[in-house]
Amino acid sequence: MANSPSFEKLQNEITALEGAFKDALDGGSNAEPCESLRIRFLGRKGSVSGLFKQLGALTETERKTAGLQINALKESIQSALAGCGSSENAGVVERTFDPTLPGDMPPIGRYHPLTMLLREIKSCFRRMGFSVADGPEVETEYYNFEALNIPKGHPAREMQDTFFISDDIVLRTHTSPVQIRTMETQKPPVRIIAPGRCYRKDTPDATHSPVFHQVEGLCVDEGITFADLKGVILNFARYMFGSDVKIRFRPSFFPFTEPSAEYDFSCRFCSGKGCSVCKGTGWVEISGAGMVNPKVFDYVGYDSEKYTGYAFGMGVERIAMLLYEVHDIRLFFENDARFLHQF
Ligand code: 2NL
Repeated sequence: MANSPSFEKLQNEITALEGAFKDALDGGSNAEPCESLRIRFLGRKGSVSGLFKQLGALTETERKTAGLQINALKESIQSALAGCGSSENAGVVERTFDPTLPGDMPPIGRYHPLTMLLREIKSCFRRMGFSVADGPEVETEYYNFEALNIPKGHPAREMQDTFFISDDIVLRTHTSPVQIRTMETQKPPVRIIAPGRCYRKDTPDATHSPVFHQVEGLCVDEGITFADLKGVILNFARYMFGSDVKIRFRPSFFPFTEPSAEYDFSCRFCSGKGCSVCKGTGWVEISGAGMVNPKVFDYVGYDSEKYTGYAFGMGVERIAMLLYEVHDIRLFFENDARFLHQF
């Protein structure tokens, strides 16, 4: 069936308008401003609108074909003008950046509570004249046990307590090897603390973690006594828990110290009256300490006739749990942000 004259006329006008728009866009130095182009071609009384008005005079099939053509032309003009400052809301200045809005705060991280506590502990001992030493976490049996006078067959050396890497290589079970290594390379006087990560084959529960942190201290010189040890521990206790805290030492046994003691701090939750944290005793156990066993001095080549020294240990998680009132050690290692953000 032949097309109607109105359809032929509209076809010509569509082609003409396409050309006219291209010419207007490529106008060179006589280029028309975008807004004026938009009004001329896309405005309510513009050229494209004029084309749509002619659809009414066409047959149904012609209207379909021409409608699609005009729509396509309209879209191509719209997209050509999109990048050129034209706007559907003429007169409204388009802003993609509002300088008056408050900025987005970047999420800010923080130190792990154990890191913060370790820094405080180090700072306390630095003030008392100690240096901070470190060493490997993977150790030989010699440094972890032998040189500390822990003989073969001692329960601490059993397979079920220690992570073995191979026959005589272990994950250190305390930071004492750092102190042995320091004594091997440094003559007295020695005043160091050895903070760091340690490993023991424990099944995790509220008070046990196979990974934990320890700070050990060592002081060796001529004339060092147990009284020096008590002074340093008391100073540390006051620094961490306040000037009212009391300390006590109970006799104990370790192969690497003689005499040996375990030391307690007075319970800060009940001020010594007795509560659930101290199980009614008024005291909470911190760790062990003592005078360095002369056999250890023999291993590192120190003259045990000339020098004496004290050593002590402490569990960092244990102190953190008392300070921050955390009742499950595993929380320090799960890295749940809801826990960490409280510090
Ligand atoms: C604990 C507390 C302690 C030491 C660690 C030590 C280190 C050297 C020599 C002598 Cl190099 N002693 N460290 C001393 C007493 C206690 O740790 O309860 N350990 C089982």
